Amino acid sequence: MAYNRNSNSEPEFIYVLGNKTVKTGQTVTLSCEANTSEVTAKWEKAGYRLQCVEGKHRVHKKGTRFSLEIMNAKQEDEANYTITLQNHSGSVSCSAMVTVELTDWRPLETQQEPMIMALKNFKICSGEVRELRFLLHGPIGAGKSSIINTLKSIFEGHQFINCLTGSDSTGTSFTTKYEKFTIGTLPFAFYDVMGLESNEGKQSRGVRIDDIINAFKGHIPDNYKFREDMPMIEEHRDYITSPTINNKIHCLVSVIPADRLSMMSEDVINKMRNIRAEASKLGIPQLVFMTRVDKVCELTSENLGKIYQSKKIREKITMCSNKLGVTENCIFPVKNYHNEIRSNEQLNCLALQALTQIVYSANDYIKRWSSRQKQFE
Ligand SMILES: Nc1nc2c(ncn2[C@@H]2O[C@H](COP(=O)(O)OP(=O)(O)OP(=O)(O)O)[C@@H](O)[C@H]2O)c(=O)[nH]1
Ligand SMILES: [Mg+2]
Repeated sequence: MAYNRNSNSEPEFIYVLGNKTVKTGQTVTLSCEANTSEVTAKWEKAGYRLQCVEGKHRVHKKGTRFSLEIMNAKQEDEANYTITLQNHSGSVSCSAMVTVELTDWRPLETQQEPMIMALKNFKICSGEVRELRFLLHGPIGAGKSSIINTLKSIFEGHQFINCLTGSDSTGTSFTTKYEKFTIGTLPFAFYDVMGLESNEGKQSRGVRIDDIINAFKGHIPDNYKFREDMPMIEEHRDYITSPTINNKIHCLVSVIPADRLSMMSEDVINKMRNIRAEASKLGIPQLVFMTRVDKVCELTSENLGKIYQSKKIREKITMCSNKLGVTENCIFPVKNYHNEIRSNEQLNCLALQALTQIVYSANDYIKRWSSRQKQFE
């Protein structure tokens, strides 16, 4: 809202226009009241005289009240609207913002219990496979460890804030081991690999691509400490020479921080693309978790239930899809627990939707593996 006066005897407002939010397709009315009806009113949209369109705009003046009705709200109606009242002595104007909410561009689950039950009752399609194994990869500080914390909070019933995560400000990666994390008694294993870093500078930093490929293929044992200067080699005493399906990775989860997407270096993006290409060669399904969504969108930060109405989140998903070369429907926005002290059902629902997707994708991979095994029997 802005309110400004030009001379001493000009008209005055009794109340001014207020900012409005409207859902797509609905009608919104902006109204104000002046101290006199002896004025002419001029409406502007984004600084230009409003071109009234039949069936879209309706301008009213009733005594001292002035209003503008905008019908069947569309994206292009989102703007700052200004009314200027003028009489022989001068003029006065005020403005307000009309925000048009998108209708949900993806269905949002609002109840966690059915998803929790489905995951608790989930059975892997092959008896030979003990657990579905997921590898989380992404830039340092992307929120890989936080995702595990968030899922643990949901299934283990208490908050795991900061028990695995690094600090927001550190420049180097915090996680260095090929450590397995489980969630309650679910048959899922998560491997949170040390963040990918840029090759700029003297030596390669962060987890090596050849080690990630070794992990995909099942050559890396639990608790192996990654070395930045050297990959795992066959001669290493802990190298798993004949891996079974239970040593391999069944789904790759790329973790991308929404707020740092545009600042990610070409080098890290190329590394991620290369890793994805290697996973594709091995037939490993791949999905993306887009974290830190609260950092890029106020609407989402205030009400996570509106995430699928957010234009900013949608833009970030499109950007992420272009940068990584993944289709948009494989990208799941999530918010992790980081400073919350209470459980939040909406936050849990987003994480559960994302978890459900990776579980089904990994299970499909096992199904394909299992049918290939049968062919050779
Ligand atoms: N606001 C917000 N902060 C988050 C979110 N997810 C993670 N963070 C914060 O981001 C920082 C980095 O998160 P981590 O989970 O340690 O990231 P990481 O990918 O495991 O990092 P490395 O192990 O160092 O590669 C921590 O301070 C988290 O609290 C989120 O969804 N929203
Ligand atoms: Mg970590």
